[in-house]
Amino acid sequence: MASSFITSVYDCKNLPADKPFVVFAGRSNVGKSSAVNRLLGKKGLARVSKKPGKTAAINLYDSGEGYYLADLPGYGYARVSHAVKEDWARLMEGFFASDREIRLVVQFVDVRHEPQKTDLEMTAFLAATGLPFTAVFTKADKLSKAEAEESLKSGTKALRATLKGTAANMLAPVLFSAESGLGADILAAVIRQCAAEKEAAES
Ligand SMILES: Nc1nc2c(ncn2[C@@H]2O[C@H](COP(=O)(O)OP(=O)(O)OP(=O)(O)O)[C@@H](O)[C@H]2O)c(=O)[nH]1
Ligand SMILES: [Mg+2]
Repeated sequence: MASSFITSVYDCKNLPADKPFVVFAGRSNVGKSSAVNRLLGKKGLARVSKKPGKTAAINLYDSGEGYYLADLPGYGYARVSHAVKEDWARLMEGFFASDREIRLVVQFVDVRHEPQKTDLEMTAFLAATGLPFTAVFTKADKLSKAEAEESLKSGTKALRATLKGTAANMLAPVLFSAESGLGADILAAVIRQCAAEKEAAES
């Protein structure tokens, strides 16, 4: 079945409940929507923008493979108003506290920079949920292979340092580029495996 955009959700109670979710999280402008397009194989499916997002909506896609892909609004953009930040926190916390089945959270981090404070906070938050999650270091096309590998290592170390004393279930990190397609097969395989886990266990 083909992938498609479903809707923008502004209130958690409007999230569908008939299929499990794979969730994309990350700082504003990190490349979440570009990754949606790369993984679902459609260029214009998710709106990609040079300007950081101003609205707090979860953009919902049907993967066509039995799960929804939820593109969370980006965090960490300083110039967003206090009201938008509060909307964002309410929406995200509501989602994670809801009875919706989240099979995997993918946290996108810019491979060019050390994880920022908000990235570390997000990792700590995810670790505390006990949900399986993975860190995807994106925009790798902007660095040399050696630089990207080095940054993947130090970035992973920084994220892992936030896990202490939590129910962390952090899977292997992935080096990625929506631009070149680097790591796309690996990420697709991880997503597919996590999204399908229950079906496999039940059959
Ligand atoms: N070179 C390069 N540019 C990228 C990559 N991924 C995204 N970009 C660019 O980064 C900018 C932001 O990309 P988006 O996909 O809109 O980022 P986002 O995380 O969805 O941003 P918000 O929706 O604001 O949270 C755009 O100009 C993209 O073209 C990548 O892998 N490589
Ligand atoms: Mg986006």
